[in-house]
Amino acid sequence: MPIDLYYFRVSAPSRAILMTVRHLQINVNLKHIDLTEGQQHSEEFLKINPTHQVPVLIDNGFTLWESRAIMQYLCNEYAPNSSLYPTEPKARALVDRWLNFDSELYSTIDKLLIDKLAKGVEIPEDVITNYKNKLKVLDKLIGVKLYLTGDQLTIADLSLLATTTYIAWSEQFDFNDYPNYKRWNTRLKSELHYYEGINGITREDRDATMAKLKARFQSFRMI
Ligand SMILES: N[C@@H](CCC(=O)N[C@@H](CS)C(=O)NCC(=O)O)C(=O)O
Repeated sequence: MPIDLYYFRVSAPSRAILMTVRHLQINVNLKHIDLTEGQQHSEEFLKINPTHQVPVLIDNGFTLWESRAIMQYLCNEYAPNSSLYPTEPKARALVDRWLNFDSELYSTIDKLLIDKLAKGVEIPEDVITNYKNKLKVLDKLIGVKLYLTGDQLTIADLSLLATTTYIAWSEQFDFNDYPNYKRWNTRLKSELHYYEGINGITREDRDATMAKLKARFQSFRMI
């Protein structure tokens, strides 16, 4: 029975899963959910994920949402010996810590991006300063390491890599201020042969998506 992956091409957490399945060479049946059309609110989709979010994975009747949990599951179920998610408890704990760190970073940047690009809200200076401070910490944490937890690529790198696309799209931050982060990001983009195919969303695509989302938000406000 095939594994179904519900995703939206522009969504960062969806792309984190796409990179994981590509890396582990797991076959999935892709089901595109167009968030700009509000397809995540259909009765059928809400039965799958009441939080109306992508990505969602359905593996032989087992339904799982939350991208980081999906990445962990895919490694546990289909690639238990992969260095993407090490089994040694301390090594695994460090990956889990990064995944949690990334989750927090993601939720702030997601809101910032939607507010700015899809709702047309001016981002308050203190919110930007706060995020800049988070990026400074991130930069320090990466330090001179090749990958987030050391010398092996893990799902934490893939998750953060997807998050970084939103950080870039927000156009609020100069990556030169975060040299370790910039080096890590630049290296991974060229090292992972599937990076561009999955994450290479053109500016036109992105702007068109944001414009459609903006129209949706505006029509809701008029109700
Ligand atoms: N914590 C979730 C976040 C997922 C998320 O933010 N999904 C967004 C797209 S990037 C979504 O589906 N939004 C539609 C909605 O909330 O209605 C994860 O990592 O899977």
